[in-house]
This record gives sequence, structure tokens and C-alpha cells, in this order.
Amino acid sequence: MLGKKRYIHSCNVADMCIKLAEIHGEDVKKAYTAGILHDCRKEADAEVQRAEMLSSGYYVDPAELASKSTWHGISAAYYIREKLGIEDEDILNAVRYHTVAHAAMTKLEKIVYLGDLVSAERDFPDVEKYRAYALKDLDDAMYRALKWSIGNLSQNDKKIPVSTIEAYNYYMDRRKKKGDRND
Ligand code: DGI
Ligand code: FE
Ligand code: FE
Repeated sequence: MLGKKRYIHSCNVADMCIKLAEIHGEDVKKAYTAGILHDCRKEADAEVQRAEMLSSGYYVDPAELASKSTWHGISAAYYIREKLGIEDEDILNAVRYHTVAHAAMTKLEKIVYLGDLVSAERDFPDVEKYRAYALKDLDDAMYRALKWSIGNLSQNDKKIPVSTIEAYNYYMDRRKKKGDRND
């Protein structure tokens, strides 16, 4: 279902998810499964993604509806549930929210969101920094990743789903509660 580049990305995300699961104490098989499948609908026809998204039963934010690049996670959750028979809600939600995030994510959801951001082939400036954050502390890494992502989106005149803003606010508080960090 995927071209070579995105197939390699998916394998790398799965590998990173395994690593994060081992470090942070999550089920490694679940992390691998969610990681390898997270982008499985990314290269499906946009109208197919849209139809699957709309029949998925998931709430879809108006900002998601307006941004085609966010459809594939919702469509993938539908696809792996309906066509592959995956019933584990945690895996389904990790795939559904891997692009936009939400507040109070499960450990698996955070692992897939961050595994996608810092997989081996990612080469944006500072990727090593974000990789180190993810290996060290999932909540702190979520805060930093969301801050970066929201900054990028607003700079590029992209709409931001409510769940992404809620995640940003949530992880800002989580981070404060863990200690007085001023960095
Ligand atoms: O599928 P990937 O490329 O591995 O990564 P992804 O699923 O995190 O992001 C896919 C694209 O979606 C990326 O180009 C950025 C965009 N995106 C991520 N979050 C949002 C978003 N676009 C909008 N409009 N709003 C978002 O919140
Ligand atoms: Fe994706
Ligand atoms: Fe991805």
C-alpha cells in the first residue's frame, strides 16, 4: 500500500516505537503494530481517505476536515479496524491521533506520536534533541513536540484542531507539575 520511502518511514517508526516501549514500559508488540500501521492509508486516494474518515465513527474536528494531510490517521484507524480486524482501542486511538494528538494521551498514543516525529530517517534541525527528549520523558517530549508543531502550523497558515491545542495546554501543566523547570 506504500511507496518505498513511506514504507521505510513506517518500519523506522515501528523500530522507534519498540525502543520507546522498552524504555517507558509499554507492550512492545502493541507499539510495533501501531507504529508499522500508522501511515498505512497515507497514499490512498484522498476521496477514499475522506470516505473512510467519515464512516469511522470518530469525531472529526473542523480543522481536520479542512486539512487533507490530517485525514490519513483517521482513515487508517478505520481501515485497520474494519479490514485487518484490529480491535485494541489503544492501538486504534494511537493511529487515529498520531497526527493531531489530544490531551491526556495513553502511553501508547504518546509513543506513536513521538516515534513518528523522531524516527531514524527524520533529519529536521534539532531532531536529535527531540529524540533525546522522547527517550527521557514522554510528557515533557509531548509538550516540546506540540509547541514546535503548533508554531510550524501557525507560521504556515494552517488550521489547528482543538484537540491539538488541548494537548498543548495539558502537557504544559503536566510538565509544570513534575517540577519547577525554567528551561
Ligand atoms: O504522516 P507523516 O508525514 O509521517 O506525519 P504526520 O501524520 O504527523 O503529519 C502529516 C502532515 O499533517 C504534515 O504535513 C503536517 C500536517 N499536520 C499535522 N498536524 C496538523 C497538520 N495540518 C493541519 N492543518 N493541522 C494540524 O494540526
Ligand atoms: Fe502520518
Ligand atoms: Fe508517519
